[in-house]
Amino acid sequence: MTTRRRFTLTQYLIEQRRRFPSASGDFNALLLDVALACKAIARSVAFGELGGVLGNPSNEVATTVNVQGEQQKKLDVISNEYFTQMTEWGGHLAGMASEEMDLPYQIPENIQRGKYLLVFDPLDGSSNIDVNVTVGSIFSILRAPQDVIDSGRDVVEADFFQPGTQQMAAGYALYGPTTMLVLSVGNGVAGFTLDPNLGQFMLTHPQLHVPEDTNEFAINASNSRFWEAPIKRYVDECLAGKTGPRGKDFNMRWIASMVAEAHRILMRGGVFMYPRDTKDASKPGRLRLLYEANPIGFIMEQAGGRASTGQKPMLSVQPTSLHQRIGLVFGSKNEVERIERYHAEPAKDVEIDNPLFAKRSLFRD
Ligand code: AFP
Repeated sequence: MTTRRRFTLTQYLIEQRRRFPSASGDFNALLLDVALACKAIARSVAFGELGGVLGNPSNEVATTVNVQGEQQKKLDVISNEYFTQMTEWGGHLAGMASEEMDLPYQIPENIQRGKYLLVFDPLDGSSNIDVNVTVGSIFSILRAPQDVIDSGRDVVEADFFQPGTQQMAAGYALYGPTTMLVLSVGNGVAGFTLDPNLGQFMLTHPQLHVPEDTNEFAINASNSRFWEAPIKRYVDECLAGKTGPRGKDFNMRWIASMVAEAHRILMRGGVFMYPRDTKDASKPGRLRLLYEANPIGFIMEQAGGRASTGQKPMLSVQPTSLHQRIGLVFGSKNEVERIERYHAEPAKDVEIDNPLFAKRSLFRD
C-alpha cells in the first residue's frame, strides 16, 4: 500500500498565510483553536449514549431553553463550552456570540483580548443527536470594529452587525460517518477529514465546487401551506417532473440538519430552502443570519454556488439583531437564481401563468 502525502490543516493555513506576508499568525491560531473545539465536540458526539451526553440537561443545569425558545440538549451546552473555553485563551478574540447565548460573550478580564469576533452555532441539527443522525458546528470570523480593538472594551451586540461579505473566514465541522472540517478563508473552499489516529484534520477536498445545475432540492414540505407564491411555484415545478415546465425529474431530501444538507450540496449540488413564510409573523424565517445563513452563504459563494434570502444575496444583508432570523435559499447557482427570478416577478403573474400552481398544485393551500 502506498501512503499518500496529505497536507494537515496547519500546513494548509500556513500556505494560505503566504498570501499575506505581514500577517501576524493570530488568524491561523484562532482557526486552529476552533478546529480543536470541533475535535472535542466530535469526540463527545462519537461516544453517544456511552458518554452520558445525549438527551436534555438535568435539572441542576440552570438553562434548558435557549434564547430562541428552543430546548437545549446536553450536547448543545457542552459544545458551547468547548467553543468558548478553547478559543478564549489565545488572545485573538475581542468577543463571541453563539446561538446558545442570549448576549455576547465577553473575554474574561485576565485574558488578553484580540482583534477578531467569533460567531457560532455550536451544534446545528441538535434535535437529531438522540437519533444518531449527522450534526455539525458552524462558525464565522469577523474583524472587530477598530474602537473595540483599540480600547479593548467589552463587546456589544452592534459590534457583530456586519454583513456576510465582511466575513474573514467561515466554515463548519460535520459529525457524521467521518468528522470533517470545511473551511473558507476567502480563497475557495477546502475540506479536511479528521484522521482519528493522528487527531489531525487532513486536507482531502482541496477545491470544493458546487455544480451550477442540479435535480435535487431540500425543503420541509410540511410548511407548504405557509410558503409564499414564488416558493410554491418553484417546488410545484420540480414536483411536476419530466412532463412539467422544467422538463426533468427532481429528487427531494430533508435531513433537518442544515449543516448536513449544506455538505451534501457542496459535494454533489442541490438547492436548500428554508424560506421566509407566514407560519409565525414574529419570525421571518427559521434560520439565523449571523451564525447559520452567513457562514454557509460564504462557503457556498466561495465554492461557486449562491446564497440568497430569495429576494437578494444573503451576504449583502445588514444584520439588525444578534439572533435575527431570515429566509435562506442556497446551493447550485442556476437554481438559486431561478428562485430569485420567481421572487422578482409579480405574484399575480405567477398564479395566472402557472397552471400547476393555480389548478393542480401538489402543495395547494
Ligand atoms: P436544531 O439545531 O434545533 O435541530 O435545528 C436545526 C435547524 O436549525 C437546521 O439545521 C434545520 O435545517 C432546521 O432547523 C430544521 O427545521 P425543521 O425541524 O422545521 O425542519
